[in-house]
Amino acid sequence: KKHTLQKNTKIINISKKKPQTFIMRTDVVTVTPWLSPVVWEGTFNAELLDSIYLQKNISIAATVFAVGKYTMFLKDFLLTAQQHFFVGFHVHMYVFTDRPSEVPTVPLRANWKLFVRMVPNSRRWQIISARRMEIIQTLIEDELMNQTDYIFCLDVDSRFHGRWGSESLGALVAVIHPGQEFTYDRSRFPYERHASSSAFIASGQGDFYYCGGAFGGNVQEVLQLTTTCRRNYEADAAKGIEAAWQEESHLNRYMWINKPTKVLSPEYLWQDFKAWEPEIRLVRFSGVVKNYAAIRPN
Ligand code: UD2
Repeated sequence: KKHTLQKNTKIINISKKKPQTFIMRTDVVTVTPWLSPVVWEGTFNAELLDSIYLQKNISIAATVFAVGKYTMFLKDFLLTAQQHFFVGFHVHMYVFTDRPSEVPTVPLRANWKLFVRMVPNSRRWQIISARRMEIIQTLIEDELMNQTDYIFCLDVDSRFHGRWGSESLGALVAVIHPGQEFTYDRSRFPYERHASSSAFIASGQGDFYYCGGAFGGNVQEVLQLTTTCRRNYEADAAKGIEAAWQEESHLNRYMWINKPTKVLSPEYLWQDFKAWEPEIRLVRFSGVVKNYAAIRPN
């Protein structure tokens, strides 16, 4: 039977090179055991991916929280995001803060919108960090569902250094933590180890250690993730339990059970105080060095 193209199909023929059949990267894992891609520099064609996703006219929401003194990180975060984060796409950036007057005015690219939303402060940084799940859940339910395609949730004490674009899109997207994966066996990962917590992962279980500072996916999947992590965090709190790394522990448990459909390498959240490992060809987004004692409420 002869296969014919649909009348209006556009053939995307940007790439001058044939896709490689055998070798892309040999020094890193580029696919998980459950067959999700692991994204590293050198494994994708950015121009080709952009041409596919630009045709779909998608929109991307991003959330960033700047509570208390963390507003000091907003300027660099927003300025560098303009240079590197989904350039050419519709981006809606949601800034959650208790100090709206400290949100800097930065010139926005075409197709960018910035929304500033009030959130309460808290006596404990752990609660500020963990409560993000609840607030993102509410944002999706009230505003983003059926309006926005994808969402990424990012730590504010960070800067972009390189492209973060359409290669990162997927239904459920997690980022491998830069601090754990290069050195530790999973028995040493800082998962929540108490069976009484709903974030529990036993020794010998778990896949990667993912970071709480960056995750995303389509709005439906991220709604599931945030709803579950919030529910589990609150169920623990009712029993007087707080997981080892707050919502990051709950996120790790969620991602272990609901495997991410795309995994981003630590290029997508490095830490400025760490030297680059040989496998890191490009740092795209990185946590700045901060003085915890000076900026946290406690
Ligand atoms: C790690 C995670 C973070 C979170 C935390 C555990 C990375 C790189 N970071 O970072 O995402 O999972 O462990 O709870 O994976 N914030 C404020 N004001 C505050 C305190 C926090 O706005 O006073 C917000 C801010 O957006 C910040 C985020 O919460 O980026 C996480 O807090 P953090 O950066 O102090 O946590 P950290 O470095 O331990």
